Amino acid sequence: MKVFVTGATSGFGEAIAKRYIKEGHTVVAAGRRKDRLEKLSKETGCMTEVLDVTDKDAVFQVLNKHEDIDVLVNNAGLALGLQPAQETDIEDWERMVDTNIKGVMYCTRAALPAMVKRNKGHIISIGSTAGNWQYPGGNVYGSTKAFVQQFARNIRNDTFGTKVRSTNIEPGMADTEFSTVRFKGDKEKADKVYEGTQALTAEDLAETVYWVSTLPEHVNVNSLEVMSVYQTWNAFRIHREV
Ligand code: NDP
Ligand code: 8X3
Repeated sequence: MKVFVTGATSGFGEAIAKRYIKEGHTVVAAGRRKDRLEKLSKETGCMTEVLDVTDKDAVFQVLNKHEDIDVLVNNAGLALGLQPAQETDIEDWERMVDTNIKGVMYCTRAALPAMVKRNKGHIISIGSTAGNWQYPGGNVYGSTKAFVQQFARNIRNDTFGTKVRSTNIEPGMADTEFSTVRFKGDKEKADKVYEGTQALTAEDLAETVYWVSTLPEHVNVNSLEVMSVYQTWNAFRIHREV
């Protein structure tokens, strides 16, 4: 298979790239940090593309070079901040929308025509439990992931009658660079998120993505929520000082 992974310079994306390469598949690793892509390529022999998924023209240009991809993993994404909506930085919200929504839209739109034409292909998007379950400070991040879920499902209707597959993977807490990005480089604050517990690892997620894409070709996993056994839902909060 030929697999195109966005956001392959760290975390899930890097682990996903390595997982496919381990089985001898061809991987195109994409991301903004060129040095990391070069390192990954040296280590694994993968192809690389320096790509910012918010750059619409660049996305179409790059994906047009890879019309033979069998799997597109829409992984690039980020959360910024954990403040209540009324206190957030509007630029953070815009960046999340540009990356998590528009980036996924651009990549999907660019890759789909060739998949439909070849009657073959799988678009796997990385949503989040945050798209299913709201939490304080999740505001726009969770909403972008709810978009990703609906988008992945709607693609299934539009490709109806073809063998093109569409899946939304919804991970819970995972120990990657995600929280360091969310807290804008505050590593101490980021580490606290994973302190004293066992979060999902990037490799756990890579295994899930690999499994979903290697099921028999008539099997479409629509959505799959995956959490560490040490994470569950919480009760409704009730304000009692009324
Ligand atoms: P990381 O921060 O480790 O990785 C994020 C990746 O996204 C990086 O490779 C980064 O690469 C890339 N990226 C960010 N912005 C852009 C952009 N504009 N263009 C291209 N690439 C970009 O976090 P994770 O691996 O955890 O995150 C991967 C995905 O998983 C995200 O969509 C995230 O929302 C989702 N997720 C994460 C969870 C977690 O708890 N960790 C749980 C649920 C979902 P570069 O900076 O080089 O461009
Ligand atoms: C990342 C998981 O719970 O931090 O999508 O939003 S969470």
